[in-house]
Amino acid sequence: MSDYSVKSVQTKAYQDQRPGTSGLRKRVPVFKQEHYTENFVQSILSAIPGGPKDTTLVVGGDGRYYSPEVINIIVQIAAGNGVKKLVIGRDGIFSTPAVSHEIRARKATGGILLTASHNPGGPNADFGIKYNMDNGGPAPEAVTEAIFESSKSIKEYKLVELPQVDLSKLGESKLGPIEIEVIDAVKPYTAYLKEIFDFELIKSYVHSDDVSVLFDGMHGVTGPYARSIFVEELGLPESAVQNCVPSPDFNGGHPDPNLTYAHELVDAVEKGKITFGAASDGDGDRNMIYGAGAFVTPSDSVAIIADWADCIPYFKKGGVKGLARSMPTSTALDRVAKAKGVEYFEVPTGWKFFGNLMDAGRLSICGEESFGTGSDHVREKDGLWAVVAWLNILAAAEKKGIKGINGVLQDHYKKYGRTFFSRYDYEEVESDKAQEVMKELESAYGSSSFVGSTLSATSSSASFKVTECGNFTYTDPIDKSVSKNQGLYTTFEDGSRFVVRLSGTGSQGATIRLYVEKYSKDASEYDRDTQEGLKPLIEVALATSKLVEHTGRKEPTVIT
Ligand code: VG1
Ligand code: CO
Repeated sequence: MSDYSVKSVQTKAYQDQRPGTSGLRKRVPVFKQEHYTENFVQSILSAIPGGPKDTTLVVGGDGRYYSPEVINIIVQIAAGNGVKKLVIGRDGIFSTPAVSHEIRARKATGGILLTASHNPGGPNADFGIKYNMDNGGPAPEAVTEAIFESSKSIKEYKLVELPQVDLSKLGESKLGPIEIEVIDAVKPYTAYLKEIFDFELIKSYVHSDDVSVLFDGMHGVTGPYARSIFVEELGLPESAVQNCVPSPDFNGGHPDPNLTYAHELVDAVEKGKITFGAASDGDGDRNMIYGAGAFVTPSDSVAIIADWADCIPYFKKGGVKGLARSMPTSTALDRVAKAKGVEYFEVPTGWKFFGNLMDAGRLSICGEESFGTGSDHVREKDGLWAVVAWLNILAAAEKKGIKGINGVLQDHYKKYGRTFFSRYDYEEVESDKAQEVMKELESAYGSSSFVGSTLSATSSSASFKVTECGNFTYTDPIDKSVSKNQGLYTTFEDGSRFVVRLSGTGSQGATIRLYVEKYSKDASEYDRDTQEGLKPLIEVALATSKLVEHTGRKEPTVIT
């Protein structure tokens, strides 16, 4: 006889639980509303293809504020729904790519990830919940829509009242009807990276006299992983890692690895003339590569990794099957694909769109302009993977006489030309104002004379002839599902373009993202300042969308 009983709790449905680009992200007080988190967890379990009964789920996240409470809720509701086993990271800490790996390695049913990624954490900041499938990747739209549908009409959820799990204690236990295994979430991931990369080569490189390394965990989840990789495996000193203790509010910071928010890394790298610097975001799926005087844009990063893939054992063995980028990401990767004669794909923003291609064996390396780079070794973008990939490449490049990040960049530009890229974010714009910007562009696109017209910059004589425009629609080549309204693009005769879309990860108001890109094969331009070079294009984008008029925002919140 079991001494537990499943309780059905009557609830009232919320109408705002539609998962965005990467899960449901809201402020903590929203998640703390009565039944709010429970409803969403129940809706996830109800939407698992095949149902929740007898499943094994991996659970963990970036350790942000409110995570322990939510893990407790998940344990009870999972038990109420007949879930067989939960595999939880110690202290609830589990990087997003490591969860993806764990799901795959164990052949688990899926995973529940507790993170709002790079968004700040704390009592009044963001929390997030997302579901990943048995391939280790984010649930596709069909599943996130099923979760949303269920959340809108949910009447009750099931739970078993259970004592709190001690998340600090490793090992397996039975709690009422459910098995719980608390695991060290770092070791298996480090071991996996060691299979993928040439650690011996990297080790000799990072210990050479003129090479120094600094990794910044931004108080997110990657701290313990970075210590394991850089200090324990590669034998670097403690001083090679900073901000590597995870904190529930990221020490009050904004754990987003870009030039604005990772300034502590940038400052330290410049001050110490460090050859290789890198940072990752709250949940460990993003990365920034930055050496003294050398910043690698994410769009270039994925192109370079693809170009140098042969020096990475994982690709040397398995080959590079295909390449892909999200639509707003620069076309630098396309040029590498063409040179290598492999397939390449342009998908909507969000990692969930890469999964099908990988599962079908048609995609090996992919990336997004938003500091996301990865491969089919897991089904999430992977910050530390990208960082170690760069070290592997730098070590191999050194052997060919190409020195440091800047050497690799210049070598790449010489071979392929340079793609200048920048993104302007306008955060917390009123939703209707953001809609006006989108409508403005759509009405411009609606005019029959827009394609073929010439748009002029305001501060110079530069002008651009429109060759194409539209609202990006993607048809998944594998399951043929169609995703519409994925961003407005205007392409010009010289290959330049600008893209405008609304963010799907914000928790308050709307965020407008403006992406601009310009390609040059003129070597005298390669050292040009990105913002300077893109200025005419940005002026044209702002004038066409009337962004400043509609939003009153003269300057973006963040430029990357
Ligand atoms: C943003 C990025 C997108 C990324 C997503 C999740 O989405 O633009 O490229 O996949 O964040 O990344 P949006 O809809 O706000 O533009 V993460 O590290 O927040 O999981
Ligand atoms: Co992230």
